[in-house]
Amino acid sequence: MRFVFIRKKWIFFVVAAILMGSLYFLTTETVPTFQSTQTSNEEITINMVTGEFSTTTADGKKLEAYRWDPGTIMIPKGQDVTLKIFGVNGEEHPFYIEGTDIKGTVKKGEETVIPLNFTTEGTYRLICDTHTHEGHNEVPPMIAYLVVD
Ligand SMILES: [Cu+2]
Repeated sequence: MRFVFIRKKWIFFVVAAILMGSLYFLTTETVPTFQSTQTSNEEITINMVTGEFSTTTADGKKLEAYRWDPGTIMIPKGQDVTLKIFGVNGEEHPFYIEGTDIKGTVKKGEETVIPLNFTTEGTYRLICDTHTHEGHNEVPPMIAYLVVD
């Protein structure tokens, strides 16, 4: 008899769970799991670091390339964006953003905060003045791409 009692109790719980589950699905509106930040007016913060790739070739030559990471960022047009760049590799990276009067320096162990608001679409290059590698090194220059759309 006791066994039957436990089973009835179980059935009650199962039925209750099904009912509550159904109610949940009937009353809850679908919530998108991803909301595009491009439609919000809230300020966007983008974090970037300075990094370094280095290797030694088979013939013993050392290769080094400094990087902004991420190397490409998307920025909505007319949106307030705070770009925070933290210096990890490399002592100093004096930089400018092509086509703007924005410039500064990223130093190792420090965060450089750059407020941005682009009103014109396009791809803007964030260029490090030190690691241009022009004429004396085959590794690519230290450039990030700011895509304003
Ligand atoms: Cu640099």
